[in-house]
Amino acid sequence: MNNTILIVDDSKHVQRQIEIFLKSEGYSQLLFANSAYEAFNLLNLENDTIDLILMDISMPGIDGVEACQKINTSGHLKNIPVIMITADDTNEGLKKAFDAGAIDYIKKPLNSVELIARINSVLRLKKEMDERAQRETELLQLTQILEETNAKLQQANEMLRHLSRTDSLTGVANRRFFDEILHSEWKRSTRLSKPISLLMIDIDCFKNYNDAYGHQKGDECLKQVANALLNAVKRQCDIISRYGGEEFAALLSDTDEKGALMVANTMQSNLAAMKIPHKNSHAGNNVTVSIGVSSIVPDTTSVPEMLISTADKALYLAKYEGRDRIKFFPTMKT
Ligand code: GH3
Ligand code: MG
Ligand code: MG
Repeated sequence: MNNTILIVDDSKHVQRQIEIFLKSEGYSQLLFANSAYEAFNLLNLENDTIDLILMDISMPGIDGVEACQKINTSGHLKNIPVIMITADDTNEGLKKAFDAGAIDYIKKPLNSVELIARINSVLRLKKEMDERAQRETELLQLTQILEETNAKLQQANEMLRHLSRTDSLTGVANRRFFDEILHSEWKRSTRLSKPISLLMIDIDCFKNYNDAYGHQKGDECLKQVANALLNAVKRQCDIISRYGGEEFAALLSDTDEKGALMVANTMQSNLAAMKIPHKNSHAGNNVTVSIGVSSIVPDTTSVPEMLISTADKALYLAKYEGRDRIKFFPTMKT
């Protein structure tokens, strides 16, 4: 058997006797200590390999009860079971041994059958406890791995959700997400009878810009315009999206004509401050935008498409009148 047993007894005679009993049962890995002190030295060196301690209760110096207490209260040793060997089998003596943390006791004079039976049963118990502790550790590790995987999955999902809503060139919302938000905000505004405004923003003479500076510069310009627009809105629920090509849409909840025109003006002045040169524009020397604005307090008779088409008409008028300007039409209810 490959269990290691430590025998702690100040009597060489008892050590010898136990050795004979155990070896005849196949327990060959035995360690001996003449005192608790010696036992601690061995335990410090070999605590990983010792499966069981047989401890004499009465020894000079540190006695068995005190030694057992120490073992039982020390973190790295407390899982090693201790069987007390005692000549004192009065209730008081046994209580002391069990209070100190002994798992069992054997009376002197030693009886081979009893000794082996008790050792076998304690070792069986120890094995079961070790296996259970091992399973618990494995379960804990598995739980940790699962938690980590779950956190990573959530992160990945979050990232995917963000990507699926974002225009990859400019980083603003994409058209799909805009449509989603338009419908949900429309419902909310209808329920609360609050105004909602839409800005359709189109870069002026952008075809000429691409022709003059190349497509890559054109892409850079789109990013800059997107930033100018983003910097004009402050509220969490305001959404800027790339509506298509060089056209953006801004949806402003709980915002009326006055507020919407203020945002549109800020967008234009943000862009003007960037001074992005555009030598072939009909609207000036720098990149500009035209903005069509519309507002409505929606009710159950109106639909979001009415707001879009009115803002589009306002944008068309802004272009028609010479670009680089803002036009407003209220959305009429039918
Ligand atoms: P207007 O002032 O009337 O709006 O004139 P415009 O030239 O801006 O409008 P038009 O609709 O004639 O042309 C839009 C141009 O926008 C054509 C296309 O090359 C450019 N464009 C659309 N999407 C992108 C893009 O993702 N990157 C670049 N670089 N250019 C784009
Ligand atoms: Mg344009
Ligand atoms: Mg356009």
